[in-house]
Amino acid sequence: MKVAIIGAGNVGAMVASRVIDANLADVVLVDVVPGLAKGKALDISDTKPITHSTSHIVGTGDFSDIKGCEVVIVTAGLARKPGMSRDDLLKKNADIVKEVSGHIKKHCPSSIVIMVTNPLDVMAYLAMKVTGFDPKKVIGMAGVLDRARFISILSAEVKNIDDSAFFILGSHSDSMVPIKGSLSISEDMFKEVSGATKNRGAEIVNHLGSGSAYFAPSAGVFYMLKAIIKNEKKLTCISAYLTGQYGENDVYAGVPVILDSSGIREIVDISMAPEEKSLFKKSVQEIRENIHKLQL
Ligand code: TXD
Repeated sequence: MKVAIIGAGNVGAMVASRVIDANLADVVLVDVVPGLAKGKALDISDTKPITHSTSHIVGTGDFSDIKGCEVVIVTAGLARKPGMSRDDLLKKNADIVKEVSGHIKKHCPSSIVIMVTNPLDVMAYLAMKVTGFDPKKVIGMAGVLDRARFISILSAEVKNIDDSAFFILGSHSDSMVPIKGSLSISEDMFKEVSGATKNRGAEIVNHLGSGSAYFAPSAGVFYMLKAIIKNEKKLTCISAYLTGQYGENDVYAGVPVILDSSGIREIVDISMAPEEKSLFKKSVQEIRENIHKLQL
């Protein structure tokens, strides 16, 4: 199995490193900055005698090298700077994702695409439209990360919480909707942790000064990639194209799905409290408005 990673920046290179470390697949790492992908690929390759990985990695600036890749991960774009919202990135990253999606359509016409670039749900929609691929094969990574952040923050307060049925739905933005469901914590604590989770990305950006989070984001991408490559049929939250599910149509949003080697096996319906339903609707509306700004 060969996987392409477009964008050899923080997230892309870290995903590449995780994939090679775990011996999960061969990697083609691509970037427009001359030498960047090649240099990082050589560095990652030099870890193989230490980790005993037999997976192969190449770095390139030539998109035709992604030919034959069965999964394409898109991390190309700008990352948030302090004070910048994910939506500020909309127009700049749309141009990049449009161009990259054209290359994917041409060189990997039957691949599964995992979108990472922000604003995530809008970019997943754009990639689906430009490639013309089956929407079940164009998916976005955000819910895995947002959920992990919530649980990470919560675990500092409470131990042994059963979080197996906990999901965060809607947009990968401040309007994300954590679903309390079976979490046995107080309403106050739920609100506090939800707020901290929404702010986590910006909190990290502010500490770093330049660039945004990439350790947990790359772990989220790796989790989805492994579910696809190993046909794990994992119940997980991703950004998916909705065709009537959750009362929404022709839009991408974070929802629980079963992920397997075909991409989305099915979108899973979970129950929401009336207040959560209306927050979800608002969150999806925000995504839809941003999609309209692209005038596709
Ligand atoms: O949960 C999530 N989905 C996210 C999303 C979590 C973390 C980061 N998130 C977003 O991913 C972030 O807001 C950005 O939009 C992307 C990539 O984040 P990263 O931190 O990796 O950004 P970098 O380090 O700036 O890397 C981006 C690379 C950089 O090397 C550029 O030269 C390259 O993308 N780039 C391109 N590569 C190929 N082709 C084109 N056209 C191109 N344009 C830029």
